Amino acid sequence: MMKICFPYNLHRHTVIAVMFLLTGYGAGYVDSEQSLGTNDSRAVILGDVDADLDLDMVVANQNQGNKLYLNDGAGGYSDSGVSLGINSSQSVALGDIDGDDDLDMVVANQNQANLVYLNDSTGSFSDSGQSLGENDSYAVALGDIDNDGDLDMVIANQNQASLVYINDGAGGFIDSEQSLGANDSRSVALGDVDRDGDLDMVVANQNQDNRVYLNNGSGNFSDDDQSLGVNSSQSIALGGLNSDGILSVVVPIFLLKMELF
Ligand SMILES: [Ca+2]
Ligand SMILES: [Ca+2]
Ligand SMILES: [Ca+2]
Ligand SMILES: [Ca+2]
Repeated sequence: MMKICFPYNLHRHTVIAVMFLLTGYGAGYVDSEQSLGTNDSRAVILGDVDADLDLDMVVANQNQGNKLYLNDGAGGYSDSGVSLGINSSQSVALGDIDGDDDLDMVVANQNQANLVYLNDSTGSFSDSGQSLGENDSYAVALGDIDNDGDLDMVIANQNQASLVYINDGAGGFIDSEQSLGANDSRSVALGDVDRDGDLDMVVANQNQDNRVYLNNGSGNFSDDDQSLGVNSSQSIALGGLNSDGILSVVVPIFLLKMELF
C-alpha cells in the first residue's frame, strides 16, 4: 500500500499552485487548469488516502471544512464531499497513526484543539475524539521521534512553546510535557540533521531566530543553540539538496546548509 505523503504550506495562496507540481514533467510545469474550491486555504498535503496508488489531496481551510480531493489516477481531482471540522485550521499532516496501513490525518488549529482523524482505509475519516491542546497552533509534523515504530507528533505554536506528543502505539497521543521555545513559530519539520539515527526538529519563527532542536534518541529534544536567520519566516523544510547525505534546511527567503559534520 502506498503511504507516502507530501506537505506544502500554502499560507494564503491557492491550491492551484500545487497543480503545477502534479502535472508538470521534465524541468517545466504546466497549469492543469484545475480550480479546486474557493476557500481560505492555509495548507495542503498529498497522500494516497484511498489506497488506489495515486496521490490524493487534503486542504486545510480556515473557518471552513477541511477538504479531501480524490485523484482519478491521471492527476484530475474531484471533491470527495468530505468536510472535516470548521476550525481555524492552519496545517495538516498525513500518516498511519494507528498502524492499520492507511493514512490518518492530524490538523493544527489556531486557538482551538488540534484534532486527529482516523481513516477507515477507503478515505473516509472519522474524528478520533482526541483534543490536543488549545494553543495558537500553526504547524504540525508527524514522525517516529522515539524510535518505537509509531508516528509521534510535534506542534509549532505562535508565541507559545512548541509541543511534542508521543503515540501510545494505538494512535493515542500523550503530551510529553516538553516545551520548546516560546517563539512566533509558523512551521516545523522533522529530519535526522545530525545523522545519529533519530529525528531532529527545525522550527521557522517569524522575525525571530529559526531554531534547531536535537533528539537524544528517545524523543527528548534540546535546543542546539543554532540561530538560522531572523526573518519573517513562514515555512521550513528539510531535504537532501545534493548527494552528500546531509540534510539541508530550506526557508523560503533564504537557503542555509547545515554543516553539522
Ligand atoms: Ca488515491
Ligand atoms: Ca491508519
Ligand atoms: Ca513513536
Ligand atoms: Ca538526529
